[in-house]
Amino acid sequence: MTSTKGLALVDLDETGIDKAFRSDVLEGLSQPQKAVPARWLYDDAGSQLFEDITKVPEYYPTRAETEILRDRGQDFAEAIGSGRAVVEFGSGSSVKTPLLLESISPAAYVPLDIAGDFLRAAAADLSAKFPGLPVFPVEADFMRRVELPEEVADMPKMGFFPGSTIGNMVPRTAVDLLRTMRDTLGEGSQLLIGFDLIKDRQVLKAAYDDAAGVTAEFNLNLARRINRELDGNLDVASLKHEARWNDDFARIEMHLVAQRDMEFEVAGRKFTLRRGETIHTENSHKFGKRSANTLLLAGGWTPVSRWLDSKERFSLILAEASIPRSAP
Ligand code: AVJ
Repeated sequence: MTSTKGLALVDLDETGIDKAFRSDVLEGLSQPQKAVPARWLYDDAGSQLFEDITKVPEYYPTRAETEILRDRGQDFAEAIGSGRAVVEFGSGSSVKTPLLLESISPAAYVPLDIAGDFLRAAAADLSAKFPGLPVFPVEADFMRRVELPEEVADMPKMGFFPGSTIGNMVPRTAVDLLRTMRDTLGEGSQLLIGFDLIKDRQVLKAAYDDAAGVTAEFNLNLARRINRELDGNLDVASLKHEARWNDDFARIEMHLVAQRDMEFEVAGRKFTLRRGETIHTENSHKFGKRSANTLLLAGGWTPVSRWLDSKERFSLILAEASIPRSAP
């Protein structure tokens, strides 16, 4: 059965359980290092908590990226030109988009999101701000090739993927997505994409473990969601949020750490956690100029311009889907 439950299209079983959520959680909890894919952090409560995170003083990425979009409009206008169809991947309720659209005078805006309710609300907001701009929202999973509306078929395209969301994927998944975006947008298109930068690890750790505990709540909400939606009995009070820097993979990891030996059930299956054992809930990869460029090139995109905020914490890279001419 497929139903529109709250925000997204989900596949439910006869008891109303989201099958993909259940199989991801049961599989992930059966691994030696327990792990749940980060996309399950974003139910209604999680999406709201993420919005709250963007306002805590320690979480710099949103402010840094917004600063670039606000201050570099002239550069974007020159590098991107006018008349493109801007395709935003995972548009959500982005406040960054108007800043970009203001500086480049696009021919159309195509927000893509799996969350239909969010998508239509955001599209309506944007249409109100840019009365002359045709907006064609598409409810789709952008991890797969998307058929774009025929109205934009003949326009040059620019993909927009802000937020360093690419950093939430391990490199092989990130490369798959970049190649899929290239298939969706076509030869000759551009991609403007955010990459958070490697920096002092105390600054990084604080951004993912803020003093007010908003990120901790965001992480613990996943355990609550498992209890709520998968008939679980995890003792949330005995789990502690932890943000770790993994230097080998240049990423911040979020974990839920068991404060005592625990036995629990999820969807009728029994699991144990030893004291100190963790459930890994998110990766947030950080990049240097070269690692970001390598990832883009591996995905079929040639970097052409790069902008940083004034404190050099975050980068926006413009890349092109062109066949690299360099030998061999
Ligand atoms: C905006 C989804 C990329 O990894 O920084 C924020 C998500 N996780 N705090 C990020 C997030 C914990 C965020 N993304």
